[in-house]
Formats: sequence, structure tokens, C-alpha cells
Amino acid sequence: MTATAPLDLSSVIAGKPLPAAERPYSSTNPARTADVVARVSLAEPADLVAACRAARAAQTGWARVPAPIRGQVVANIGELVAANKEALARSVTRDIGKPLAEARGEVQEIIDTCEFFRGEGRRLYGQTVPSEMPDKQLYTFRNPVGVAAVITAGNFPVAVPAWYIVPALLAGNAVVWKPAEYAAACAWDLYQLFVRAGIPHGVLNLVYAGGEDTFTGLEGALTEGLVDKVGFTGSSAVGARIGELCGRHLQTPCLELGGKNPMVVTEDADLDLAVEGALFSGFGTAGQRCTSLGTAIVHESVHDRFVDRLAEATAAAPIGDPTADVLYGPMISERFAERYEGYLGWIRDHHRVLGSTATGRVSAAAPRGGFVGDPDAGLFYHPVILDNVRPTDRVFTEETFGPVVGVTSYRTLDEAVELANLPGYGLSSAIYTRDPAKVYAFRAGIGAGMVSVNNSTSGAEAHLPFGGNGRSGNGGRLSGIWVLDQFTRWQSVNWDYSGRLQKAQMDVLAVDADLGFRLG
Ligand code: UN1
Repeated sequence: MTATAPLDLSSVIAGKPLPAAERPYSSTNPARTADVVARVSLAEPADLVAACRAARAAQTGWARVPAPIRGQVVANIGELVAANKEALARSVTRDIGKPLAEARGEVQEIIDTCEFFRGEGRRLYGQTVPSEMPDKQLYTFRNPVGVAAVITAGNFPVAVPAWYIVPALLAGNAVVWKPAEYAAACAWDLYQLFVRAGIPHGVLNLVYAGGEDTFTGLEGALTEGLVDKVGFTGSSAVGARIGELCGRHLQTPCLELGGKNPMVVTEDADLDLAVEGALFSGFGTAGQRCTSLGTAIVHESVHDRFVDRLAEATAAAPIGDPTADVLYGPMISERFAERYEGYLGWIRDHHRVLGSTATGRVSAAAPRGGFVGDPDAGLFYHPVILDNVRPTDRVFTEETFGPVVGVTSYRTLDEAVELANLPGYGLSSAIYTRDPAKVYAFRAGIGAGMVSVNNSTSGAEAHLPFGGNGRSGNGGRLSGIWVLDQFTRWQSVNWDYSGRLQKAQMDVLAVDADLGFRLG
């Protein structure tokens, strides 16, 4: 990766950059922490409120643009992202250390989202509904909610924002986007592509802000009635706070939170396939996806073979420089690395540690065979497999954002499903089996919003509903037509052309068993 000079970035409200404030923040490349990617001037809470005000002012005009034309702007976004795919992917890799192959996949996810929603501009269907009375028509329309505040994490710093912003804009909303400050540069790149595609000033506003300031600003904007929908992707703890805040303002946010995603491996599973799936979903993005594998729940008869093969594959996997062909690169930022070290403190004596010779940071003192690049330059951690995890262990019940995978065993499928549901999250899940009966039993019993069969817990396609239940979210779904329920509200219309007052439930035609119809 060639070092380039750091970008100086600040928020943009109604097309105008915010003057540098007193809150400087340096965003660094986690694979080479000496490489400063961006110097970001973080906004104050009042700036977030001002951005929502600008969005409010711009929204009505944008909603008046016919939906097929808004769809054309979405098509432009998709084409611009496609034309800049490699540059945007490299920007993601430099910002958060995701391997280039994954970063390219992430950018493709934006293109796929735009491809889906460009056509939705010519649909956004409402319905015609039969009336119980003559000379009366009933209809439904999808109306934009108004202003959406979108707060996103840095592990998918461009794809997940696009999951919110693209459908929100298509449906006629204005957006205030607060990206992760530690992924500021790729957020800036994506924002520029939106602007060049023809999104008018004020319809999309970019606000860089720290977590607490965002919270305070959001509270102010909600109090002033400037926000109609909050979209948040991040931890369950912060999601709960946002949910409380929105609830006080009678709003239902769209919350996409953590996961402790289980993978059940049955006695008849293709073990090589299951190991491949566990390796990718356990360690892809260094285990920092909300869909990352939490615990592999393996039938006791194949447990030892599965663990041995997974340990072997993990030990052999190349780790290191994310611009090379590696299983994973560094932790996405200092904050994530520190938090992950806390999770490593949950390892107990009864755990069998496999996959590495050490559990913490890869360094000259704790080297890893086959490491690609210089481990001391960045935030690199050993992959860890913890066999024998128990339901009472914190590593079993809590999300552990990082390269650690738990393994436990089960006897009956009912027991496996119970273990899979036990942590109370419910985002993604997987089962590896050749038996359709087990697939159906698992699907019906699992509390997760997403179920993979003979595929990993991560890697959802961009047009299926994405979202979770329990500690993973409040039931909202992103992607495909389902996300429209987040960014539109149904309006129903009664149109009476009878020329008289027809009263619903009172002046209706009744059915008489013998006489046919009669006026009620
Ligand atoms: C996330 O981690 O927040 O299914 C999103 C996946 C990706 C998206 C993950 N398509 O792993």
C-alpha cells in the first residue's frame, strides 16, 4: 500500500463544509498505525441538529421528484461506485484493514443495492383495496418518513451505510449520515460519489462526530421534531440506548446490533465444508462482522474430527497485510483491539486453546508462522479457537468481536437448537447437514433472523432481508423490498364518489343466506 498524505475532513451540511472545530481526530490505518489516513474535525451536537434541520428543509423538494427519477439518481450512484470500485475498496482497506478481496466484495454490495433500488423507483407499489361499500375506492400509498438519521459502524464502512441511505433516498427521504470516525476517509469517498451522482445539497448530509456528541445531538434533533427515523448499526448496548431515546419520542428506530451467531454441525455434515465455513465466518474481517461465527455447536460423534481440522486450517491460514491474500488483517481500530483484549480475559482453564501458539497480539515476542508483513506495524491478533466452551461462560453468552471462535458439542438436535438460542441474540445462524429433516427442524427452532444451510453465518446477499431478533435488534429488516417498511409509512386513502355519507361498518351491504344481498 502506498502511503498518501492524510486527508483533512470535516462534516458537510447542505453542501457546505463545516469550519474546523475544536475536536480533532486522527484516523489511522490499523495495518500500519504510523500511516495517518485522515485528520477529521469532529462536529458538535449542535451541528448534528443543524444537519437535521437542513435535511428537513430539503426533504419536501426531494420527495416531489418523481420516484423513477430518484431511481435514476440511484442508478448513477451504482454506476459511479462500479467505475470507482477498486479505489473505494482500497480506501476501505486502508481505513479499517479489511483484506482487499473482502473490501471489493463490500463495494460490490453497494452496487448490488443500487441495482435493486434503481428499479424500485418504478415500483414503490401501493395497493388498491376493495371497499365494503359501493361507489368507493380504497388505496394505499407509501410515503417517505421524512428525515432519517443514519449512524453506522466501521466494520462495513460503506456497504452497510448504503443499505440505509440508498433505499431512504429512493423513497424520498433526506438523510443525515454519521459514519464511524475511524473510517472517515472511505465514508468521505462514498459521500462524494453520492453527490456526483446528483443527490441535491441538504438531501444527504455528512456529520463526523464522536459517540456521546452524536447521542446528545440526536436527542436535540428528536426534541425539535427534526428526525423521523433513526437507523443504527452497532453494539447491542448502544442500540438499547438509542431505542430508549427514540421510544421517548414515540419512534421505532431500525436497530441492527450484535450477534453470537451459532453454527450447528450435525453427525452427517460434510466436515470439510463445515470447516471452510467456520474458518471464513469465524475469522473473516478478523471476526469483526456482526454475522461472524460465535460458537460452533458440533455433534459429539464428529466433534473431535471437526476441531482437529479447524485447528489445522486455522494454524495454516495466512494472516497479516490486508493488501495481500490473507484470511484476515488487523483489528479495525485501536478501540476494537482494546475491547477484544478484554474478551480474551474471558478464557478459562477448562477451555482448550487451539489454532495458535498465543492468544493476544502477534508481535516479535509472540510470532505467528507465515505472518504476511510486519506484525509490529499494526493491530494484528492471533486467531483463537476455544474448545469446550460451556453455556455459563461469558465467551458463550456474549458477542466477542474479534478472531475467536468457541466450540462445544451436543447429543440431540433439540439440545443443539437450545444451545444455539441460549445467548439471546438472533442475527445469523448456520447448520451444516445432509439431512433435510434436520434443516427444517433447525429453521423452525432457531430464533435468528437469518439461517444458512451448508453455508457460513456471514456473507448475506444484498437483496434478502437482513436483521435480527432479541439482543440483535428490534425486528427491523434492511435490504430488498423489506427495508422499504423502515423508510416509508403506509398512507391509506378512502375515496367516496357516491355523493352521500356512507358510514363504514354501519351502511354496509349484508349477506343474507336465503335472500342474497340486502342493504344493511
Ligand atoms: C455487518 O457485519 O454489520 O452478511 C454486516 C455479511 C455481510 C454484511 C455484514 N454481507 O456478513
